[in-house]
Amino acid sequence: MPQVFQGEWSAPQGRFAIVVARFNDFVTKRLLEGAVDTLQRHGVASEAIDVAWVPGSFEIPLVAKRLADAGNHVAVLCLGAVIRGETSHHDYINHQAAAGIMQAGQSSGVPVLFGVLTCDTLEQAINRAGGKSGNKGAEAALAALEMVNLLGKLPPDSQG
Ligand code: INI
Repeated sequence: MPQVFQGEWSAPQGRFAIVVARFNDFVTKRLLEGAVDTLQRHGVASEAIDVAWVPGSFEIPLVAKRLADAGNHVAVLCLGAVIRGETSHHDYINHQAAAGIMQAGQSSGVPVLFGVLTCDTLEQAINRAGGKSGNKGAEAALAALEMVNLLGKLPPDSQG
């Protein structure tokens, strides 16, 4: 019989970490609120949610990897807001943040979620931080719950 593996949005045992960038904090504070609120609504205790602030999205991967490698958290949510300026600076930040966040998850085996907005305009960012296009922090929280529960059902990886 084929097996279907799915993770629910219920609260697992264990602590969650959120790494959030201070750059554009009027947006990232809203992402953080969305993430914390969603975790709590699904049964995660506020005492089980740790938050680490970093200067900007470029610094997220280093801290996410440290937290994921330490093994004290079942998932690490990464929140930031990169908004296109007049230079290509944002491109470098976007790509490095995305690659580093993925790498932190793959090397640690702990789900590391990408909740970094990559927008052309401030309006787009605000829309995605609790405005008309939802809240990407909340989406990252749901993805974290799903991944933790899914991984709990899968066989352990070959690294043990
Ligand atoms: N950091 C962001 O999180 N979002 C941005 O839009 C942004 N821009 O546009 O410059 C940004 N820059 C800071 C960067 O993440 C680092 O903190 C900085 O380069 C120091 O390493």
